Amino acid sequence: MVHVARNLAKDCNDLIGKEVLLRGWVERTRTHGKVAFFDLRDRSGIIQITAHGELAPKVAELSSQDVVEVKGVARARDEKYINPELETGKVEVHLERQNVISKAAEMPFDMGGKELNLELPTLLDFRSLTLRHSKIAPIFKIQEAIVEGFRKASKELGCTEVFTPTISYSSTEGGADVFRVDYYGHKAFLIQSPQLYKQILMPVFERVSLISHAYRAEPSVTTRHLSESIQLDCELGFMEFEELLDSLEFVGTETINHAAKAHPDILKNYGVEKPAIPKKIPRLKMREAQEIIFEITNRDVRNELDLGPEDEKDICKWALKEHNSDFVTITHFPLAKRAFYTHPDPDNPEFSLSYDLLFRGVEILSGSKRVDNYEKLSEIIKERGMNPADFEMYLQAFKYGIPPHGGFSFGLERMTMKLLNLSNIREASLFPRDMERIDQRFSVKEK
Ligand code: AMO
Repeated sequence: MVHVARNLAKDCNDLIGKEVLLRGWVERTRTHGKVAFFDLRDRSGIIQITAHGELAPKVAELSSQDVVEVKGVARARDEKYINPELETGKVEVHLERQNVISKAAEMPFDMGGKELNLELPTLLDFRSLTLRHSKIAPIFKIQEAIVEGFRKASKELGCTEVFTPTISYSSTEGGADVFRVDYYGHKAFLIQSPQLYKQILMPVFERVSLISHAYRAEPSVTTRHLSESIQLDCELGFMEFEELLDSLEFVGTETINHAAKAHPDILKNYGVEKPAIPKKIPRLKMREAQEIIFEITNRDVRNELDLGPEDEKDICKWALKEHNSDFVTITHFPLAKRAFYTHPDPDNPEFSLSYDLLFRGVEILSGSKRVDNYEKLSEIIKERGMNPADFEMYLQAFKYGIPPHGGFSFGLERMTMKLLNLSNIREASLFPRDMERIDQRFSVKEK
């Protein structure tokens, strides 16, 4: 391994009495008479730097987000100055020498507080800055752990992880919310989901998992929709409906549990409980869920063809109260409301062998058993006003022997949002895209 002289903030816990060399960002500075302090942030955390005597005025020259190199000695803090909130709260570094590597311009707002109290548009307008804040960056540590948990759980199911394209010849989910692309003068689409490819791979690997960007030209602004999102998908061959339900609940709960266990400190900082996961996740048909909603709220949604956001919240409250569960699986949505590849319920073909997984009031997953008969699938594509010729490669897979199969897809940002109880999905995306913005807000840029 290459020897690096640099020490990380959290290493200082084990380097008491030793000389250390740190590099990082100035978070906040403060002066108390002849002693000055600043907090230095690096990828491992934050550490207090203390400057005495003639070095103290040097600290006043530093400003928030300057990149600095610090030489000093790690010392145990006096008992009364221990900060239990910091991993390095029992140590500090007594400054010997500091050097500014990159000077930061004046901050547009206070970056030094524990919270970043900004309106969402400002939080996003200054994304390159706000992402650095120690309350914001950990959101994406949770996101990373969700992906880790998903990979681990889907591997346990025997999935091969695959990587599929995001430019497609056909629109994957139907509907109008598709972005068109000019592809060397040919028409093409950005995928609304990796659906078609994961199904095509059934005869190859039998079980696949994949992580893909997905694009939806969402025509409205909501707190749970992005124009570009990340989907975590599984597709599983030789599985019937009940097995699919078991699988999605296994992957869903393992994934969330893994992330919560990996970062209890982040959950604590966000003031959220660890997820309630009973042995058996409650399962309801959509019509049963609507019946319960009517019973508990007197809101009559029993004839609706789908669950709305309010319904999802209400049924999750019920699941928590009655089953001590943050999860609830809803099945058998009306066939007409689901994508063309969804298998009808043989007992009641108006409905379908489909499911959503709700977590803390929001749908985080949806999926279904699939139609797996070539002729039938071609028929459905026609019936839905699409052209089978646009699905040539997809249909080809069905022509040459495909197992019965089904699958599901999680929205990564929605899982992140709900695990940390964020109020808007945009906070759970590093660089969110929506109707109003690609990095910059159109309204500001186009003035
Ligand atoms: P669906 O369209 O329900 O199903 O998407 C699956 C999951 O992805 C997330 N999601 C979104 N997140 C943020 N912004 C959006 N615009 C957005 N759209 C979807 C949600 C949702 O539950 N191919 C099927 C899945 C399958 O059948 O396997 C599909 O895409 O969490």
